[in-house]
Amino acid sequence: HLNCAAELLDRWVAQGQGERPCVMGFSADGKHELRWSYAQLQAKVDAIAHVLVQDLGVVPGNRVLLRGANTPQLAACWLAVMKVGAIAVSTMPLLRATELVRIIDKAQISHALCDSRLAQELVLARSQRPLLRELCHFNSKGEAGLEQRAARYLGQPFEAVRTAAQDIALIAFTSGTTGVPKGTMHAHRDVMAICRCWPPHCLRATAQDVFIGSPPLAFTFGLGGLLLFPLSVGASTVLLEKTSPPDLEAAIAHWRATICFTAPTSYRAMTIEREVRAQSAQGAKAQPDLSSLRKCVSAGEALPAATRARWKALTGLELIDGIGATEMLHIFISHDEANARPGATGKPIPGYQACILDDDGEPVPPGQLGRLAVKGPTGCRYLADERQGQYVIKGWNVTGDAYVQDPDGYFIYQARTDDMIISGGYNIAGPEVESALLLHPAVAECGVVGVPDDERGQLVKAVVVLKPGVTASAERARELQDFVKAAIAPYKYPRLIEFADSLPRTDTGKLQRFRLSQSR
Ligand code: 3UK
Repeated sequence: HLNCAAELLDRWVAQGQGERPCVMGFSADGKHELRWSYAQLQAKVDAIAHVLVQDLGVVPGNRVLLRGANTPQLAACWLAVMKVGAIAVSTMPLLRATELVRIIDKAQISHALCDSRLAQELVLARSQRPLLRELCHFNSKGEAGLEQRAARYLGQPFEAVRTAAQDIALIAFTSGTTGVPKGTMHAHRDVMAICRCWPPHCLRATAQDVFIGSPPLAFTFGLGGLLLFPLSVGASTVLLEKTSPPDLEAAIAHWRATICFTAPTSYRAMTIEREVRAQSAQGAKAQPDLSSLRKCVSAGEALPAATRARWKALTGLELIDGIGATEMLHIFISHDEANARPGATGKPIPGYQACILDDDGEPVPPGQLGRLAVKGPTGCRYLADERQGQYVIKGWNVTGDAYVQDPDGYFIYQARTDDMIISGGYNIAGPEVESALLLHPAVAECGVVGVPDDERGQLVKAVVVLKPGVTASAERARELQDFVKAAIAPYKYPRLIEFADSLPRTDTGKLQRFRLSQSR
């Protein structure tokens, strides 16, 4: 029985499988490839663990902040934090000093490991917070750098601290855009539980698989998909700093990746890149080769049917959708390729239960709109936050998502409960209107929100990004409106349409709807 997340790595070496490829990526200067075997990664993790304990004075239970883009070295740091029995607090690379200060205060951070290329904001944060005692940089030239210190311990095994299954392994912060960020605590047993629940049923990866994708390790979607799940089956993983859609496509081809994790918007963008290239003779020849892919996972936002259909037409692969949440650590409703249903997220994965509740907390029958509630081996434990009682109600985790269940038990996403549009007395889910718009061949991306209106309460407004080469006009807007009226109930059509070059998104790939409803 595994009681420490670091055993996900160590057990392969103990079983004589240390020579297997484990983590890959590019060096900090981008000039050469890194390919570390399980044994090489373990040697680095052990050396970093010695630095944490002997040089930096980390004791079990200390909270260690991690800051860096996805790289093999960041993965080594995360595993070293597990191995010394400390708590990993991974942070998004784009965070500024003020946001880092809030996390330092909230999580009582005493130590930090930071990529030297992202040092500035953390150094600034630390100058205001003596609580953060020790800050050590990796990818740095100085003698006090992490690699330079670790070199002194190379070859000295580190015996993992004997953590208990219920000891906290990580604190993940939600990407809350307003207010104080919420830290969610997850134990070592939660880390093990997510490796046991979703991957064997929906992904079925093998040791031969090569994982790749865009979500940061600071986002639990990325931590699971790009580190924990590959380690749990003895596979290898590619950790990339650059993950724009063309970068991701090129990397899939370069590393012959077999399993991809990214957000719906990224699958859409890769599809469009390829459509555009296919239109020129030269571009068609330069298409990155995606034929190594065998499984593609989508999460973070609802997956529109059109995105699923176009990815399938392009690659022959059925996307695997899954809804997860930082509060739940990973995915809890999903499906495998054989059970994909366009427009539905799927069914609760083995180990989890889900139901849909009305405003009084009573379950609703199939077909009726309500709030999604889930329970399973993982669950929400906010770090000192009065909002705990709003998320966990009578043992159920209430996610804040509006869902309906179809007669076959599939869960169909509607919208975030706070994002439901109420117009002329009708409840309208923005994502449903977005899915309809995305079926139109001229639409690349869109976001649908409610804007205040004296007469109807709210008006449905769509912000539309057109495909390259398509021009915006009043006629085009009318054409899209008619298209939506023909595709779904006509009262849902966007009475307002705005064209834009891009949509505001978070670094986890989510549309920032509140920014679309503000007048632009
Ligand atoms: C939304 C989805 C429809 C939904 C996450 C996989 O996204 C993750 O965590 P966050 O805390 O956000 C949670 C919220 O995002 N959402 C996520 N996936 C889907 N909506 N379909 C989906 N497939 O509103 C949810 O409440 O950032 C996703 C694994 C780990 C994660 N942390």
